[in-house]
Amino acid sequence: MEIHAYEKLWLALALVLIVGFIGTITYGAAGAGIDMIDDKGGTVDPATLDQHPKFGDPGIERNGENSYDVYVVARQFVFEPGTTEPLRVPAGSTVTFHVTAADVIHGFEVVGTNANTMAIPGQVAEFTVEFGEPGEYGMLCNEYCGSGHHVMEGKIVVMEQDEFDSWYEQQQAQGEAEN
Ligand SMILES: [Cu+2]
Repeated sequence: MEIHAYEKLWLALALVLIVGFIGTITYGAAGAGIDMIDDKGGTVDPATLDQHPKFGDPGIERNGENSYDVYVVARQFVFEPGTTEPLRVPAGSTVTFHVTAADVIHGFEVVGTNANTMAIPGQVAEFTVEFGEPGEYGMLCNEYCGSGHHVMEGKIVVMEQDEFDSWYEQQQAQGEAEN
């Protein structure tokens, strides 16, 4: 059987395209430092979130030399913390986020980074982000969650370490005064 030269050319081109498309998907899924968020964050009862040891008073907690845990509750139509108060983290730190929702499904996206997850009532999404330089990041909800969805946003402020330390100490002191 004889295959026409043009036909061979088109076959080869189609093959290159198929391999190329598979390549871009593979790179996007595994090569760009993207981790999928799984169920390792565990579950919570969204109805009693207020009494939860961490989500009852969500915020940042130091868990090591330069690493922190951040607890965030998404609800219609705010992030706590993030919306009324910016979420503050120090520059050069490793931050593990624990994100859940109190009412309906929300999204939690840190604009300009890979951090992007669904916030599902009853489920905790856990992922780790490294913050390098001081700066500000927008935070937004990317799952339609109701009439105020378009205003559901917040802010992460990455502070200089010493600035953060004094703010953090002040927070701790306030927390103790309340308890
Ligand atoms: Cu929303």
